[in-house]
Parts: sequence; structure tokens; C-alpha cells
Amino acid sequence: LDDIVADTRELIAKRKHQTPLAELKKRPLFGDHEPLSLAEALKQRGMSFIAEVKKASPSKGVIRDPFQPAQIAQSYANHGAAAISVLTEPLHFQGSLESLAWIRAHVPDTPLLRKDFIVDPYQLVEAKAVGADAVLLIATALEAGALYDLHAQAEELGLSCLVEVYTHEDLDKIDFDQISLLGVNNRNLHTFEVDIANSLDIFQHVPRSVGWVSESGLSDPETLVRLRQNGVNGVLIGEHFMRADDPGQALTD
Ligand code: IGP
Repeated sequence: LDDIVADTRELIAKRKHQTPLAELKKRPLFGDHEPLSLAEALKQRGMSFIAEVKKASPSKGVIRDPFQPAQIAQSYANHGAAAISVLTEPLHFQGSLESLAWIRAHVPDTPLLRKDFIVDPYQLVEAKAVGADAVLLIATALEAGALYDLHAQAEELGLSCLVEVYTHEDLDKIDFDQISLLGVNNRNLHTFEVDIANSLDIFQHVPRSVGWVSESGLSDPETLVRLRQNGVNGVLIGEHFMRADDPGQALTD
């Protein structure tokens, strides 16, 4: 994670140089897009799906090739995804902001989450400019103060936040009165192993005023039922859908 965050900081410095913040703020590509609330979208009864558009990952390499982001996202939307997560990190996940903008142009009514390593308010303005409705904030990658400030700044821009944790310690950084959605990543950052029991244990320390989202390594229906029975409101699934012929169809299977 430290490597990716360092790469991200370097990238932001370059982008700021190319397009200063004041410049970026002046040209939102989707200025007329009314932001959609991620928390509202997850309030349906039963389990909500946040379906992810992801070409590659550091642990798996290229997952889907050819990769047609707008087609995948349209398929997700047509098959009832509550929201769509779009990886925009370029160096390790082969994502791009352009793919999010492209998806926005094709999918107007489903909330889009910018999935990236957000460490600078500049990235929030970028997310807004390409038409995102929400951003991921990874608690592990941020100091408590930075997490609080980015969350507040995102909301000021009309962006929803999904705050992600990996461990019990990460929870100490979070002001539960501030946030509306918490994601627990099932995948251990160091070993890449998936552990649902550990995630369920972490949720027990999160108040019910906050929506619970379980992330990563999910595919089998039994696990989803188990998560639902334990009070989880939504699941974030990428790889399993990306390996299907029709990713949206896999959502309804
Ligand atoms: C999706 P999976 O195992 O279904 O493809 O996982 C998502 O949870 C994962 O991509 C993810 C992620 C992240 C990626 C979770 N948190 C932070 C990049 C950054």
C-alpha cells in the first residue's frame, strides 16, 4: 500500500502541474450531473451490490482482456447493481479517470464510485470533474485528521464517501458521527488472503447508523447469505464479475 500511495502522490504532483486546481474547477465535464447518494442507493432491502469495473490488480495481473468499461458498466446497471465502482488507479490497476468519464456518459442513473488511493483534495475535484458520485477513502492510507478533512471536503463537493478499513486499529481513526458508509476489506493487505470471519468481527465495532459494506474476494452465494445474516448491507465485487462473459448477467445468477 505504501508503494501505491507514494506513486499516487507523484502522479498528483504531475497532474497539478499540468492542470492547476483552479483550472480543473472551471471545467467539470459533467457539470449538469446531479450527484447520486451512495448511502441512499444501498438502503434497499436485502443485499445491495456494488459491482466493480477493474481491468487488472497487483495480485492477479490482467483480469479482463479485451476490456470495455462502458459496456461492462451498462450491463451492471441493466442487471440492478445498486452502484458501480470504477478503478481509476493507472499504474497498478490499469484504470483511468477517462474510463470513469466514459462510463458516466453511458450510465446516467447509477451511482459511480471512484476507486483510487485518495490522499489529496485535488483528487476529489478530479472525481467530481469526471462525473463520479462517490469516492473511496482508505483509512489505512490516511492519518485520522486527513481522513476527516477529505471526508468533509468530499461532502462539500456533493460526493458520497465509502470509508474502507482492514483492521480493528483502522477503526480508531474514524469519527462514526461523520461517516455514513463503512467498508471492511476481506483481503489481507500483506498476504492477500480472504478472511470473512475477521471482517464480521470488525463490523461488530461499527454502529448501525453506518451502512456496512463487505469488500473483496466474494463470489459464492453461501458467503453472501452469511454476510446478510450478519447484518451486512452491501457487497463490493470485482474479479468474480470481471471473469464472467457478461458481467451484469453474473450479478443476477
Ligand atoms: C473488489 P474483488 O476481489 O471482488 O475483485 O475485490 C474490491 O473490493 C477490490 O478491488 C478493492 C480495492 C480496494 C482495489 C477493495 N479495496 C482499494 C483498490 C483499492
